[in-house]
Amino acid sequence: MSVATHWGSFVAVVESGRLVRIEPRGDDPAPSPIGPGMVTAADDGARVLRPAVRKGWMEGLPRTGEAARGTDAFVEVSWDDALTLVSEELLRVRSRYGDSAVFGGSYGWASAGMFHNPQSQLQRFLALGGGYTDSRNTYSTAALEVILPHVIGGAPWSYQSRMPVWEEIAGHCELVVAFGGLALKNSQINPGGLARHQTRDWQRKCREAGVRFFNVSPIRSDAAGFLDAQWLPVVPNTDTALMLGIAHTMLVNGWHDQDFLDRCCTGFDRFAAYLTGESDGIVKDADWAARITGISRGTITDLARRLTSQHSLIMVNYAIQRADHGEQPIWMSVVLAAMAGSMGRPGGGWGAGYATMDATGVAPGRPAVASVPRVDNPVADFIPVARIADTLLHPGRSIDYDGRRLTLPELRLVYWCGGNPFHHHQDLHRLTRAWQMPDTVVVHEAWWNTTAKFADIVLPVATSLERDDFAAGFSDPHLTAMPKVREPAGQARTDHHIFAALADRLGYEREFTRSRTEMEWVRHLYEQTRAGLGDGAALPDFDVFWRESTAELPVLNGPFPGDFAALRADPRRSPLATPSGRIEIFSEEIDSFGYDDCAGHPTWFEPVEWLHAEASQRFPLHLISNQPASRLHSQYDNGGHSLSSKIHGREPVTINRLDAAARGIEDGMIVRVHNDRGSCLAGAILSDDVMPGVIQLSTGAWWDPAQPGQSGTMDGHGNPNTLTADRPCSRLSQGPSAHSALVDVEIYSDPLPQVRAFTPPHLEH
Ligand SMILES: Nc1nc2c(c(=O)[nH]1)N[C@H]1C(S)=C(S)[C@@H](COP(=O)(O)OP(=O)(O)OC[C@H]3O[C@@H](n4cnc5c(=O)[nH]c(N)nc54)[C@H](O)[C@@H]3O)O[C@H]1N2
Ligand SMILES: Nc1nc2c(c(=O)[nH]1)N[C@H]1C(S)=C(S)[C@@H](COP(=O)(O)OP(=O)(O)OC[C@H]3O[C@@H](n4cnc5c(=O)[nH]c(N)nc54)[C@H](O)[C@@H]3O)O[C@H]1N2
Ligand SMILES: [Mo]
Repeated sequence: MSVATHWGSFVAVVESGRLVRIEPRGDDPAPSPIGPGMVTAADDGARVLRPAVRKGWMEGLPRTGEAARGTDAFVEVSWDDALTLVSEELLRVRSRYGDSAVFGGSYGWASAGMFHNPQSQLQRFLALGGGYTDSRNTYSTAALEVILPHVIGGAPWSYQSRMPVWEEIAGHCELVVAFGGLALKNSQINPGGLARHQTRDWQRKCREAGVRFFNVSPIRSDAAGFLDAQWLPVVPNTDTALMLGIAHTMLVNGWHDQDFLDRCCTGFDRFAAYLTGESDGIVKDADWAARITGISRGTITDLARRLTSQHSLIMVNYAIQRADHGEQPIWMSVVLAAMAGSMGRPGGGWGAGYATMDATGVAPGRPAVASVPRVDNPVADFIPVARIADTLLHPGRSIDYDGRRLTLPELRLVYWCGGNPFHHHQDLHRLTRAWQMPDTVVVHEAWWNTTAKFADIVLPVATSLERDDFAAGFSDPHLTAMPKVREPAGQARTDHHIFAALADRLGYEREFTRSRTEMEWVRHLYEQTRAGLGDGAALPDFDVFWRESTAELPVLNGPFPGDFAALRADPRRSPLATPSGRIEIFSEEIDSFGYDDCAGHPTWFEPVEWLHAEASQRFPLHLISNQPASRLHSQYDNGGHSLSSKIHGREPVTINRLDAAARGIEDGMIVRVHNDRGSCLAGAILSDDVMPGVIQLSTGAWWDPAQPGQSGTMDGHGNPNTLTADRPCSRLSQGPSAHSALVDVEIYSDPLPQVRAFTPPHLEH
């Protein structure tokens, strides 16, 4: 039977009704090892088996501000009682505080599957019941999503189909400069699933075709060895300064593409005055950039020369914008590409997110696949996704967001489903304090992870292996059937089943389910997809698809609206969807917002926390909390593959040998990583692949704090968000800035605390 996950498609081996193995599919050239490790987690001790209610909540203790969430015991109850509690609490909160008091933003990656998408199910359920406060943008790319429409126009994600695909890069490009690298660990993933991992082979083809790579990153292994990339270990968060130094060098030597800037861009003159220092007295030359970035003047000059004399492509990843002023490196990278001369030429110019997800750069697009029908949300309130703790702590406060003023709503009931805020949010002790504010937190989870332990009502949910569905990954033309390969653990139910039962109590079950069974929905969405295909394209009917497990949609080729080749050919006939119709090097609109942390053109702003900040005297190491190679975020941290990567049960932290030697740290030792926000344990790996002054601790170890909420209390498992700052990128995007955090590391010599991350809370019956 086929299995589809965000980390690829697999085959489930089922013997006498029992799932015994998950194996790679024969036709996947680079299957992810995360898949096989799912089997042991399916029945581990961390599964939520029955609905459970937090004891203090049940007893109606004072609910606001008291730090019981996260430390309390739970009482297991029947489904009937649990559904009554949730439906009555929804009614109470809605009637007392209004519909905007219900938070349904519920950010998170959930699982593959077009029908059983928990956020779609939750939001359909909440919208039919009166509405909810939503969240906007993503933790992945909030800064990019807000800045790019100002600069190149179009929908936030439209760049994905407007940038070169690997085939064009291999065919035409001579030079790739990758800011943040292009790590294959990340291309294991594709949102919604994928049939075949292709990024590794495409990168190989590019190298074989002679493309030269530069990996601009604090970490050498962000480029695969076979790329022979030149490593430029840049001081974290200084990419904008590096790009400005390159741009200045191009400008003063007259190497830049003046014709493209004149015809297809607007505002270069004002930006040039910033580069030369005419507008602010600071010359952004190579020497200036070298002092900030640690990249030598010679290298900067060399890059400026190569980028303009060769067919070049500037790549940016997503991590560089999950940082203080994260809008700037994205904006500046577009400007640098426009100056370099390859914008709009095949395989050249600019692109984002290569290798952050497998399908990016593999195929430009595919037809839409039907999903759970959205219901208009009667509530207009939303928050920028990463402002959840601010909202809980400061209802009524107003904040800036992309030229608007938003008033943070008062949230009384938080409903989370398909995400793990106690993994993904920054400064988890602050989140813990904020999390005590609402009256009620409802969570659907399959495992007792940190978010489940911090809830009031936990409803056990079936995993993607325990229900029928089909997968259609982002930009991937392959559809994969997802038949149930095992029965739900304990009393777990699907999210849809839970919402249907709640809707029944609330009087709108038929509107919610449209009187379809789950399998009828799956069939319906597939058939709708089939019917939506234009002439000439065809999918087999549902029964054939279900039997054969896969089907293929056509690949769509451009040109797509906003295409840079069309812009270069004739900017008047093919304008971009920006106010000027051109690439906005200067944005009158952003300038008019008057923000002190996002000006009218790309600007170097010093991050609050970076290696040249004053705070680095106390905390001299820059923490890179990148995506884990061994799992997807926090998912399957309890799976076999992630568990095998731990050191004495703790998350590995990679430290440069010099920094380790200065602290007496040896390979395999347990260390304490700390700053004023918190501390955690991790297992040391010494390496020269991480530049001195930087440590790398991936995200996703289930948070295991000794005393949640109290700063300084230690997480024994190694979740970096105990250390990161909950500080918005800027007033423009309000995005998360996880990659701007300073820390220090020391040997931990006290007795090791037990890892309780995978142990359920105390459960009473
Ligand atoms: N420090 C730091 N923090 C970061 C980042 C970083 O780089 N550094 N990266 C950020 C980024 S890019 C992202 S995208 C976020 C990711 O943050 P999340 O998307 O919140 O992380 P996941 O671990 O994928 O959480 C998904 C949760 O949904 C549950 N789940 C899966 N399927 C289902 C289902 O069908 N129903 C229900 N009810 N639950 C389900 C899983 O068990 C899991 O607990 O993290 C962000 N946080
Ligand atoms: N295996 C695996 N793959 C994943 C995910 C996962 O959880 N696991 N998550 C997926 C998701 S949701 C997303 S959004 C993408 C994220 O894709 P990215 O954001 O691109 O991925 P990261 O691993 O966070 O960061 C990649 C590298 O950027 C470098 N970097 C960090 N800060 C800086 C900086 O200031 N300057 C420069 N030049 N480099 C810097 C780090 O060395 C880091 O290894 O990955 C996806 N792929
Ligand atoms: Mo992400």
